[in-house]
Amino acid sequence: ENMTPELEAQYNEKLTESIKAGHEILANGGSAMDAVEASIRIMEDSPLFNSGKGAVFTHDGINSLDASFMDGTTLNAGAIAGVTTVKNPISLARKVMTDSEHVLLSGAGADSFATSLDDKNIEIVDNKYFYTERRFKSLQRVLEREKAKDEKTVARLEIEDPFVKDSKYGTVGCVALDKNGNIAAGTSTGGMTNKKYGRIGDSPIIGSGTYANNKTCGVSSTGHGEFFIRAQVAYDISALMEYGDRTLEEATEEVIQEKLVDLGGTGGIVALDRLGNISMEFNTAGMYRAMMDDDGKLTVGMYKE
Ligand code: SD4
Repeated sequence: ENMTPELEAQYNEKLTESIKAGHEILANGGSAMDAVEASIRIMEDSPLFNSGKGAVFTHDGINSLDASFMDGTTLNAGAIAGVTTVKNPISLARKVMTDSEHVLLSGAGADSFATSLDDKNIEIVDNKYFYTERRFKSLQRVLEREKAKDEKTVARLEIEDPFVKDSKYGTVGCVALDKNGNIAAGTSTGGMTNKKYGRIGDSPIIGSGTYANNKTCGVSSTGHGEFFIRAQVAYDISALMEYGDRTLEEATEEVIQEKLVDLGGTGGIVALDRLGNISMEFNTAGMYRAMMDDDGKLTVGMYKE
């Protein structure tokens, strides 16, 4: 499927709705954490993104979700991996942070933690809720590609690499800075099409997919998770600012355009520092993104300027 102007308009509209919801919370004196959760929930409820409703399929034909959440004020964090029955994984990740003595819960245990909460914000759904034809077809294409081992057949079938195919429509993340100088960050994803053996990506890994520290910045990542874990992308950006005297701009550019590229990793980040500077660095052809400043000035787009 190609990006049509209609589809592009749908993405722009949903991103705008999401960022406006977060901005409104902040404008009314709400917390960065509330803004991040509200923005991400809107994207999770949309079939457009690879998170919540629109999550990609695993090799076994189910949807398995990862998410993480971090508070830059206390460095508290929560995350869940391989959840199959929770409508809004970002809210569950936040609950792991606030309502459990742990940071990262996985699989059936994480699903049962969700049930145990009995919270209206943590809706339990059947795994079938996450079915979308578009993502299911995408899995079928990838399975066909896997079967057709030689390159000629792959080319003839015109089956794109699953990551390249899905990366433009992927993982969702959000970072926010509130009036009290608190930074929060969160990330939510279905992972990668055709993931196997309980594979977990970078999105629920604090320091890779998500990081927030009021002293430096907040970061949320999207991309080929294996590389983001190896490069510790989100924490590395923060560390370069904390110990390496870099600006946010310098740190994100160094990590995404140099360190990650050297490893062969593709993807990008959204990041925001304690002064409100914003960076949305990526080394792919495009990355859907939006930002809004204090005055409510909105920027939304996919490609490089
Ligand atoms: C992962 N980083 O599980 C995620 C995938 C992603 O857009 O970002 N897709 O590796």
